[in-house]
Amino acid sequence: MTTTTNLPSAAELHTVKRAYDVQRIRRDFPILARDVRGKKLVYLDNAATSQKPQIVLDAIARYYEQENANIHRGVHFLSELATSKHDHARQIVQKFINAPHAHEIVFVRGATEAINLVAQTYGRKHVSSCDEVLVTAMEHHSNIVPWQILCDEKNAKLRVAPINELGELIMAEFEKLIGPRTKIIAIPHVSNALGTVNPVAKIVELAHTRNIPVVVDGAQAAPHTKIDVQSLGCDFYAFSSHKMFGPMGMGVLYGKTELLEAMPPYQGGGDMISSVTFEKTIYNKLPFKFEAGTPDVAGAIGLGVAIEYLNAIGMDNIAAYEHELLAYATEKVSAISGVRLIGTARDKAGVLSFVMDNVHPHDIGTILDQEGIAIRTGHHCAQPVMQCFGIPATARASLALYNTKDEVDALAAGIKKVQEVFS
Ligand code: C6P
Repeated sequence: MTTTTNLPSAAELHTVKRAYDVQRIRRDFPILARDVRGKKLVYLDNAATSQKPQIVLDAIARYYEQENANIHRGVHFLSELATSKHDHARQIVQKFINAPHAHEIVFVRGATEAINLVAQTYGRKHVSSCDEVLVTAMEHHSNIVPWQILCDEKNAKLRVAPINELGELIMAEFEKLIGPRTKIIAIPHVSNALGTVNPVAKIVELAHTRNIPVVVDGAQAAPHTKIDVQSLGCDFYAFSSHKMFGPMGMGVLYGKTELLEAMPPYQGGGDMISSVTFEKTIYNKLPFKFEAGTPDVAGAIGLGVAIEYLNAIGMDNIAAYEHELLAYATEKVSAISGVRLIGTARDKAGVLSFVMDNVHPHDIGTILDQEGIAIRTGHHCAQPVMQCFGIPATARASLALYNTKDEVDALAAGIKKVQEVFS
């Protein structure tokens, strides 16, 4: 056995690369072939979590079957193998988001933990009484509650930049809310409830002229668009593996070296130290200072393979394909009378949130489920977004690289069926 990683073979990568062949891609995802409730599965709940290609499932199984050991702790063969695969996964993530250094990639449990980490370390150090943290009205709860906890503790204020009726950030209002007491700006790259793509680079520019760091919640961007943290200029970028075809319980926090270096650790324990006595502990170097305890080694390996899979198809190809699919879905669904789209930003990713006259979103979800169509209904962990639009919930279909126009047609037919049931 060698210490090479179990990535897609050159031949396999070549096959995917040739052209955007959605049927070929679908065959990589075994779950897409199954039936649910006697119907062919139409999986349109990708913003909640994506499905996993066989290559990722195989890498995880192989790790536990052939390679499992704890990392950074053993001189034996398996420990060295697991350590080298874990290190390699970090390098894959580094390249994927174009981070300058691998030590700027901190492995965490997901976007939620990444944002909590920043709030509890950078935030606790830099936010004081009467300071402000600025977020937007389109946040997922993961980019609200960690800042609320911080603001409560520090007697600081959470400011909220408003959105317009399309679900876009109102930039003039956003800028007005940046003041001398603003210590952190936290924004989503892509809204999970609306699909809005935010002008991250522009926001970072505004923030940096005032020396304010920007935390980007990239949970809904990472599976759909090319991410370049250097061209975005952001200080922190958070995302989850499970939404980008990797395993659950795994995620990434990117942070700029100088900020990570100056931050106190998040959790204490093994591996985050370089020496411990009862008098004094010296913390480990980056990124290990922020990775206390035994990490999810299989999770990191699985994420690395998922990224290599995305790279083989090409993020630009994926973005272009999904863009076309979203345009098709938008046309189809908005043409159905009695259906109103929630979130119609000019720059949008593959999320189609909608409400229907006289039908609760949960009923839409239940009837679609009988047709084998999986969507999410509810507030999508973004209750303030629902309040902005004066609704309790939406039905949300969210697209991924393996969805097809046929599936969009099935969604449209399902919505018409909902209308029949409630007419
Ligand atoms: N949104 C959805 O159905 P975690 O749970 O840590 O992997 O991701 C949290 C998170 C953070 N930010 C955004 C923009 C998100 O969309 C999510 C997760 C899922 O929309 C589950 S609530």
